[in-house]
Amino acid sequence: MKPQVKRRALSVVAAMLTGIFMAGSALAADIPAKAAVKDSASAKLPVIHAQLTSPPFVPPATNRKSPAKVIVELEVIEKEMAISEGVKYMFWTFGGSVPGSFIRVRQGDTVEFHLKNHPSSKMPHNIDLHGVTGPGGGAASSFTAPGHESQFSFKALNEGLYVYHCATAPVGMHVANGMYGLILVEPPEGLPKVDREYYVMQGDFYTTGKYREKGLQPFDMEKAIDEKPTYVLFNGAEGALTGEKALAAKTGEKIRLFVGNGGPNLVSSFHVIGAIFDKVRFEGGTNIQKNVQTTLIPAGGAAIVEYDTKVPGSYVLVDHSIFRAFNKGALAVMKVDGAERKEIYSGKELDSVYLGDRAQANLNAVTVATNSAEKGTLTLQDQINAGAQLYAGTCSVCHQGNGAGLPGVFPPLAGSDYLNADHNRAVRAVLHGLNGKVTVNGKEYNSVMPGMSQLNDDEVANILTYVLNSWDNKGGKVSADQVKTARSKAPATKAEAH
Ligand code: HEC
Ligand SMILES: [Cu+2]
Repeated sequence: MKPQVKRRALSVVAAMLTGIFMAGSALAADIPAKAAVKDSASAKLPVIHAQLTSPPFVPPATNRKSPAKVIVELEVIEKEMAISEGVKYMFWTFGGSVPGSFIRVRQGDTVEFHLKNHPSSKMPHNIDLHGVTGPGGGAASSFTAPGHESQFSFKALNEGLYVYHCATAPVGMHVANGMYGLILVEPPEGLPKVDREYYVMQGDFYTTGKYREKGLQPFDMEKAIDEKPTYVLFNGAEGALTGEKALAAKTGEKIRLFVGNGGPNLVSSFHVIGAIFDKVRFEGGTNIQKNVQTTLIPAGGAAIVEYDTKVPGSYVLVDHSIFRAFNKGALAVMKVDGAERKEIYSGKELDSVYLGDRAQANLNAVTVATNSAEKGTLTLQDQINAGAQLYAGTCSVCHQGNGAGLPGVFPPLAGSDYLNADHNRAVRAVLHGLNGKVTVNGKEYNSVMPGMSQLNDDEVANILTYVLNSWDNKGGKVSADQVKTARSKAPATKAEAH
């Protein structure tokens, strides 16, 4: 086991050095080509500074009838950001966001690209734009050490929606850390007018800790090589596009989503729950497919999807490889406001069906509890607040939002003698599941509760602390350490019940 890990680490270093060396030597060879583009094409073109946007926003249409020389300035910034509530990650970004800044040009434009690498960076970086015709897509000409800037030019020959990404060795690691984004090359006549455009990009992430394990999580090369992501995310963080940050729209609008997939590994089955895509420019190309439910977006690929918002409510964007949506974070929301349309859809809005704990306006209480746990100042109230938000997504489907359960099917957690009698038994029920006969408040239940070992120690502790301090229960507190101990023990059994 150990030697293999070592060998991998070594080969990573070797690959990194080769990458630096190769990129360095290619830089010199590339200069004549760069000069040629500049001289012939861009001499008398009007000069425009590209307006870049952070996700989920998209720059306005170019609205031009003729080509221009477009100057793009993009800065690489390595920075720590939240990847989930209470979980931090050192992202490497193009422009300070994941995905990187959106670039919008017109077919026929000559793009003068300036790539800066912030002085605080630890790594060299470069950029490979899939919209570039030429070796490496710009990678060799843009290799940039920390505190430096490089420049190259290319002509946007083909229209389409293209991915760009860092291609510095180890390439997979740079991409896995968030180094990708989209560049739209509009057709000469522009894209048809719509009411709203948004920028959404999927990526898979690999951390040494498990899903939602708190604290600063390092990148895990082994998991990345094995293609076993801890997170699959839209726009670089769980909750980047939910709650208060959900995409906004009104009924009766035409929506256009520029959807990319940075990978590094996974292919996306992109779907919007409750919407049908009227049009998809699949693979970011020119052909249009109509009436699509789910569109496939390859790693390093993109699609433009369009639909009309007819019925108000929350529309959930997912990767329909569905465990990724509900257990790895690949879930975003578009909130459509407007009058009901009963002739199209009679039901009322029920967020929690598909949203789980994301139905909460935000999960900030989880971050608060994590921060105070790190400082050693975790209070009972912190735990209760965090637990309340998580309960909604994990337990309420069966035990109900008010803890009352369902007669004969799900036992109550409210005023439950079974729960209050033995907290450790309750911990084991959550971790390992519970089945066989149990008696709660004098009533017998003989059903199955599935184990939820995917929850972290702090999550189980906070949920149960919330439950113990709600709905006529007797109070008390469950600690993360208590859960850690219980994890290694045998399941709760009916034999323990009375
Ligand atoms: C899929 C439905 C389901 C979910 C989700 C679920 N439970 Fe249960 N739970 C059950 C059932 C069914 C039983 C009774 C099992 C039996 O009959 O052996 C039970 C029993 C219990 C008990 C012991 C009996 C009692 O009422 O005190 C506790 C405590 C409990 N669940 C807590 C939780 C907590 C906390 C969560 C969320 C982390 C949760 N459950 C999620 C179905 C569920
Ligand atoms: Cu990089």
